[in-house]
Amino acid sequence: MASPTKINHIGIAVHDIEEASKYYTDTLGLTIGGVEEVAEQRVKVAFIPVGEVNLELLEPTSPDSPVAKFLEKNGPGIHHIAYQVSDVAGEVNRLLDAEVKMVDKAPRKGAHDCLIAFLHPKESGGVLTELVQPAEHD
Ligand code: CMX
Repeated sequence: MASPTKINHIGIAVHDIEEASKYYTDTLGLTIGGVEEVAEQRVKVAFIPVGEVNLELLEPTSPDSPVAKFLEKNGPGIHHIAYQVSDVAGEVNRLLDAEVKMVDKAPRKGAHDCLIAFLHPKESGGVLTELVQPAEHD
């Protein structure tokens, strides 16, 4: 088993990235690193670097986005924690072999061309967990 090497990002669900960003920029003095659409996840994301970790603001792009459902139920707030790993496919296989409940049974493409996979929140005491393998070029 290869342990995660760091927290890559913390996902925060928001209704509107532009509106929500003001708190991070104007109040906390942080800088938006970039905004990107992740079509497969039906979200628009804004990365805000804070030292080694990023905050990832998540705005749904469709009513059937998992983030739209989360917002409807909980309102804006922390949505997931993403742990960086070097081999996401290997970790997914290891977790499936250990009968851990996974949302993704194979890696998918996330923001910045990362490979990502989600564990089910029922596995982790209600905290949605993402595994992230950065793209080679990052
Ligand atoms: N954190 C903690 N619990 C969560 C959760 C979250 N982010 N999202 C859903 N849940 C819980 C719900 O509260 C619910 O719990 P109860 O059964 O106790 O009520 C349970 O999970 C099922 O939730 P649901 O609202 O019925 O939604 P679904 O089962 O349809 O979907 C999930 C839940 C986790 C499978 C779905 O949100 C998913 O596939 N998530 C992974 C993908 C994702 O979130 N993508 C967006 C981010 C993309 C990115 O970072 O690039």
